[in-house]
Amino acid sequence: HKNLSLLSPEQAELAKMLLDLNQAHLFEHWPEPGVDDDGKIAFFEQVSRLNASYPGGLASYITTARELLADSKAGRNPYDGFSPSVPSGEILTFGDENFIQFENAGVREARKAAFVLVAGGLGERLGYNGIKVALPLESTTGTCFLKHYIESILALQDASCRIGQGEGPTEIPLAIMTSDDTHSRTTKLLEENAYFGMKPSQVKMMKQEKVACLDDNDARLAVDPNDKFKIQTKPHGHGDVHSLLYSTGLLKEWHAAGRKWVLFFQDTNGLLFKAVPSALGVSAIKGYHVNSLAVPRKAKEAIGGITKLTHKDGRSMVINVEYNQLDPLLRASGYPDGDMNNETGYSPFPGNINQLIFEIGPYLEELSKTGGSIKEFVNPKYKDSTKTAFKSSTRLECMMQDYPKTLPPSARVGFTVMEAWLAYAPVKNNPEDAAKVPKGNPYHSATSGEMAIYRANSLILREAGVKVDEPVQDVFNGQEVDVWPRIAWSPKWGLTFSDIKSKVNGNCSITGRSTIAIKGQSIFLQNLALDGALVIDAVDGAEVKVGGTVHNAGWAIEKVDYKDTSVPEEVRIRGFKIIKVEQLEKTYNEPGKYSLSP
Ligand code: UGB
Repeated sequence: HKNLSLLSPEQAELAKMLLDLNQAHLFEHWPEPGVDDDGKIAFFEQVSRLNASYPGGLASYITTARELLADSKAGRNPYDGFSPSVPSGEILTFGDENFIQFENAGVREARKAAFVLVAGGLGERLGYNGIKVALPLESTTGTCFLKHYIESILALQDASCRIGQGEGPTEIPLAIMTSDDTHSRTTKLLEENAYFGMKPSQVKMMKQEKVACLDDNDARLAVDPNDKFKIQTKPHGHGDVHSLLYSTGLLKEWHAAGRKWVLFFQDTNGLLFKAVPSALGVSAIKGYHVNSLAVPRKAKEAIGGITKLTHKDGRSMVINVEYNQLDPLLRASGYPDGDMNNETGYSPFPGNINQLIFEIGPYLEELSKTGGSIKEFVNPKYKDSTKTAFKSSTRLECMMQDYPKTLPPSARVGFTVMEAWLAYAPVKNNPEDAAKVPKGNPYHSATSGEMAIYRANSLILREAGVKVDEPVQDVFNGQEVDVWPRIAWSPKWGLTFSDIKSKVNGNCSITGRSTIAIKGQSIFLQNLALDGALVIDAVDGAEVKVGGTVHNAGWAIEKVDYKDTSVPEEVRIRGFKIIKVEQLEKTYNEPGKYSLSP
């Protein structure tokens, strides 16, 4: 009260609110007016930010926190009353007629889409010090995730506009959710690289704020141990993306501009865009309000399982159940062995890869009611079994895939299962943890992420008629992987299967030790026999036919140990580097027709 005179009317209002919310401890150690006044003002600036960035403000945050903490203390199960069963969804097989139809439909719809990349996480599990979107997805071309994502969206935009001339929007926007941990580095990466070819106005940055930490079951806010005028904060989770799309007005803007779809994706999945066109086609053809992309999932694998939950009272929903909750839920509901692989070798619950496609109309309507707030959870680490004190402060968290939890049963919620080799290879785990992953489960490391790109590209070219050698097995950073020929292409060369098929003709073959990097749009492989390394680039308008025998010493893979600090971190974490011994490299800078036939 002594300090009240320092405060503006708004700040005084916030102070009163905090006192009403039983947060008097925050002011307990405040000195007399005249001492540390700047700190006190800074405190209220922070409180004002925390209040404004949470739907319903701090009062709502604290009320929800008390409820969730009481539930947690009582050991109440959030899935109480629900029984799990295997849901049914669309299952796609790469390259078949059905898949091609969905891809074509997806490309047609794409110009009415908007993309949202959630990139606010630092990826503690990966133990990489930079931002994850700056990591190369493969080291043959060194393309980073962000460049690949943007080039994929641009390729989709071009393809979509070519089909549906004159209909609707012609630019696909990209929103990127960052946090204080990633914002400046992500912006810098974009600016230093001319937005990787996208118009700067096409990219919208949205920064998520952290939320207040909680010290006890009464949701008393935690004071930062290093600054008594600061409330300690921690990340709230990727679920913030919904309230940000709403509060920034972006979703409204997209809807008003005639956009129909919003596609959410994560920071390090180099395969994702191979699945985007067909999955968007499924949304369009099936009329899904919510479509989650999924892959077959090994039991107990660290990705959420898509589950149908039916309540005793008749309600039901199709929702992601996080991996740490699925097994106990099954055990409590008549499956004594919990999450187990069935005769297919996989869990019957498909794995959520957090690539979500929402129809904008119903999504915006729902957010107009909720403001984008998502069902939260709390995960306190208790000091002892009395559950009265925490080992360290906790906070509420939320996940973007929990959005359907508040939808009415009439909402059309579906999912699309793709083969994992085609759709999912995230880079999440550090080498040490990856090496400990049970045999047969995916490593989700930088090593496996890169090898997955070569495998997928090899399998796709095989399907298109190229003879590609079998992979060889090798071990990098303690992980046994299949090493396929290093095949890489830019998104504008091969976006959909039909696209790729049309660029491969005659009898082509690629040996196991080979490398090929295709960078231009109109490069056609025709009777090419490759045994070595080949790099071709061509400007738009240059049409190049590549054929004949290419034979050279090629590029070799050299092992690197992750503990070897003389090697850059992004190389060390994958456990190998590429040694460029000899290659045939051609660049076509002028439009025209060319033929390369060594
Ligand atoms: N992210 C943010 O943008 N902000 C945040 O506050 C936190 C994260 P993780 P996680 O696909 O394998 C998710 O940490 O949480 C971004 C699903 O919940 O990589 O372990 C972050 O930058 C799970 O169901 O993932 O697990 C990144 O892009 C499963 O599908 C993204 O959110 C799993 O992903 C994911 O963050 C998976």
